[in-house]
Amino acid sequence: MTASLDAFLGSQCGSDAQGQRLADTIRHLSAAAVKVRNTIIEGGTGTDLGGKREATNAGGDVQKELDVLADRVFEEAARASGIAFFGSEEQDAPIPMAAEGDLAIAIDPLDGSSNIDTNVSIGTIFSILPVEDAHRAEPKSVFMQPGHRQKAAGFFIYGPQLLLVLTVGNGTHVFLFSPKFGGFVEMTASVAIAEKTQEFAINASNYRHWDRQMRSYIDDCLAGEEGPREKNFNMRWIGSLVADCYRILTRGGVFLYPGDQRKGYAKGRLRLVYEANPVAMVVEQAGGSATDGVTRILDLVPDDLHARTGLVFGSKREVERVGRYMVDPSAIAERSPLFSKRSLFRA
Ligand code: AFP
Repeated sequence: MTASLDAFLGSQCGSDAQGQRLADTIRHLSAAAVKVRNTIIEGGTGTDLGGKREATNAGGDVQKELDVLADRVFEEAARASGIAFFGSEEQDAPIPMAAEGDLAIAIDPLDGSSNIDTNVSIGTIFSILPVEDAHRAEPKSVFMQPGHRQKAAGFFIYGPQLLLVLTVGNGTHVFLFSPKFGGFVEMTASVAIAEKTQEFAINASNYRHWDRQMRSYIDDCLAGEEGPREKNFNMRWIGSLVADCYRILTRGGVFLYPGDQRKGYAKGRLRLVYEANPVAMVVEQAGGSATDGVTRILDLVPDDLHARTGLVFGSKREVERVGRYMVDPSAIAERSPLFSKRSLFRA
């Protein structure tokens, strides 16, 4: 008997009142994702889904029709769930909802929207945080909690399949939307990311903007078995965080979006609260790691709902190695001339 999302939520979210509200919230988010999926596969509501509006969001990103439609659908789902505060990439400030609510949602309603016109997988990324009385006086503060306080996190992928990748703090699970079944069914009971990898994901066109340490790390991957890594690497870059993350969950790898020297990219492109934090919880619960290059993502304290951060995540051993490069590449033994393949010390 295939386990359904509903049965999973009933057994994994706890029987207390907040646990039941958490389960109900995820049910509402899942129903909203099916609405977005139906809009995408039916070619939208007569509008050009990828069409640019004249508006931009809080981060200055151009809003696409589907960005705004998805935001509305998920805002309605949050309101129906009794959520206290809704923080969205598409809206400048958090929206207060149920005055007595004890959960908040931070969300990127439609991530990867530059791919809408190219039929590449896109997604919705969400983070569910606890709300305490101290937060009610200052709504912004609820989204300045470090990511290790998340009660649940995950993302929907609108691709060949509609998938939900979810953690409620007890492993990472994958659910498939099955029109035949009429809901989400569990596809992977507990994801485990390979500790080591030979595959990296980075937008290599930004090479000249990276700092020396990041260039050294990528140079050594590109040097392959002739270089300090002594193995060949493959590269993938989809440009859609949910798609790159799901590939890494399924076959290992390391994703890197560092801060760089471009204007506005000192802290990278990705958002801490509604992109890096939920991805980090999903990845850690699958046995992987997620940092800003050096520091654990889930320990970072956001200074704003729309704060950006560098992001490195995936196979645990590789993320640790990136951290050593960020501190001091020359301290890495294999890179020292004394230990290079051509040295006297290596057969
Ligand atoms: P869009 O939502 O603007 O398409 O950005 C997608 C994204 O936030 C994330 O999904 C990708 O990993 C990353 O940006 C790609 O960034 P580059 O376009 O700079 O490679």
